[in-house]
Amino acid sequence: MKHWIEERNIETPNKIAIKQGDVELTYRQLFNRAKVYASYLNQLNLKRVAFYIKNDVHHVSLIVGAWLANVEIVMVNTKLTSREIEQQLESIGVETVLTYKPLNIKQNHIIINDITSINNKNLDFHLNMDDIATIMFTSGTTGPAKAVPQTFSNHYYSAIGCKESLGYHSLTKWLSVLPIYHISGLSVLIRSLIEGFTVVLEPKFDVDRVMYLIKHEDITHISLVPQTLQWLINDELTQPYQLEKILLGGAKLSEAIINKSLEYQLPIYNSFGMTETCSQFVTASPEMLRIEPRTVGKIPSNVKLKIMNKNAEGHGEVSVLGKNVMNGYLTNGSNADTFEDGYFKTGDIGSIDDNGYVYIYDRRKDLIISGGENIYPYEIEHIILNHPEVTNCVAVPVEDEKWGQVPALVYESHKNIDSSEFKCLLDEYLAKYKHPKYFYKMTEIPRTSTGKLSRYKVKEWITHA
Ligand code: S0N
Ligand code: MG
Ligand code: MG
Ligand code: MG
Repeated sequence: MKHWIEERNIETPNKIAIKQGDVELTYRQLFNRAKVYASYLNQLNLKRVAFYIKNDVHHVSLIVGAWLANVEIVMVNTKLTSREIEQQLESIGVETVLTYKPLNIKQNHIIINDITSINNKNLDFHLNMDDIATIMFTSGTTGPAKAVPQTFSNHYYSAIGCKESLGYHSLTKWLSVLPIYHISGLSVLIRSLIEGFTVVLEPKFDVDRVMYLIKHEDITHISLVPQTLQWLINDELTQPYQLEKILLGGAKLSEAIINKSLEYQLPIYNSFGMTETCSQFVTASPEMLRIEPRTVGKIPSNVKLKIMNKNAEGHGEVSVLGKNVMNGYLTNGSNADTFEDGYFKTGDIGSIDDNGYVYIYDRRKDLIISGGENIYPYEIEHIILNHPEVTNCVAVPVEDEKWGQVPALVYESHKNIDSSEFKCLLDEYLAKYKHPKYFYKMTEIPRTSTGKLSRYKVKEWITHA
């Protein structure tokens, strides 16, 4: 099979593929640049390479080049600490990182700008849909981060499903401001390669800059997490301009944001999806949200949904079967409870009503979502437990005006510990956005009837603290 970029080079060579600031690349130019990177990567002779990159046209060319060269890309979240990056790469045996800046990590790293020695021999490209295109990490509930393999086929069927449930077309102009190392950002590029629309790429979320692009670049589609939509609405997004679809995902959408958006006629589409499903697979239109504000949409034809282990009210674990779903984590020992009857168990609790509307009540077990970034309590707790004076601790979400949720930490100790001591530990091992914003000492953390630390009681206590 031909690669998507090869098809684009035949079908829409002169169409703008990506625009970033004043830089524009047609599909033909993107193909040509990607071929140069492909030759380089081919020389390295590696099956799997990590990319430490940002939303940048050169880095997109590099991604496409890696695919042409049959190299699996491991996406690194650039907000992580060196220790977290090392641990992730070690867990799947990655030894080489292509990066835009020097990193303080064990693995070899090659600075992207230094890539010069290119043997421009003509490569023979071939796309095998079952090959792994990308690997992204997702935090583990009770252990280290898990590696999610995403095949070309997974990405393709996700894009096709998105076309059906959300809708986009060849004249779409999609603003991609979410990080391309997350599936929320990368999926926009993949949809564009398959459909041939233009991506406007923006390296950083800046309210004024995003407003400028919406107004002056005739943006039709934009992917956002709820918090970033909130920031835009707080600023001056009070009418739709040329926007046809605002795709929202990654965290719970509050009724306040829904109501404001509907009042301003903003075309919001709430959705449900994750790294393991290569982005959203259920999407709720503004019409649906007017009727059922809490829905994430109806089951589309390309996936099957099942609610596992339902309680009396019909709530249970949302599980999904479809060609967009990954085949299983790459990290050792991570798949024990991942699939049931072929269905991927998302960990999120939800239900489906008689009209086919899907509802999500609780995001994955104990998950804290800050500004669209996932944080599991375990990630914080196992680091804090290294402090010699802490006997137990629990991290829980607390509501936050700016980020939606932030982590708070309750620790059990006989001593008052200055939060700067925790900060030292955290700075080394944990990305800044995962750091607890509040620390509370308790002489005894409340337990459940079976003697386990009770997150529920801790949350209650904090609400009243
Ligand atoms: C919200 C964002 C943009 C904030 O980042 P920003 O402003 O660039 O931060 P910095 O300037 O780097 O840092 C400034 C200070 O802020 C702290 N900080 C940064 N981010 C966070 C955060 N998330 N929470 C708390 N604090 C944060 C920094 O530490 C720094 O602190 P100081 O000043 O003290 O040093 C950024 O966080 C962002 O991009 N968030 C979104 C990430 C995302 O894309 N999440 C979605 C992941 N989910 C999925 O991919 C699956 C669902 C999905 O596919 C999807 C999701 C959304 C939309 C569409 C889809 C789809 O299905 O297609
Ligand atoms: Mg191949
Ligand atoms: Mg900022
Ligand atoms: Mg402003």
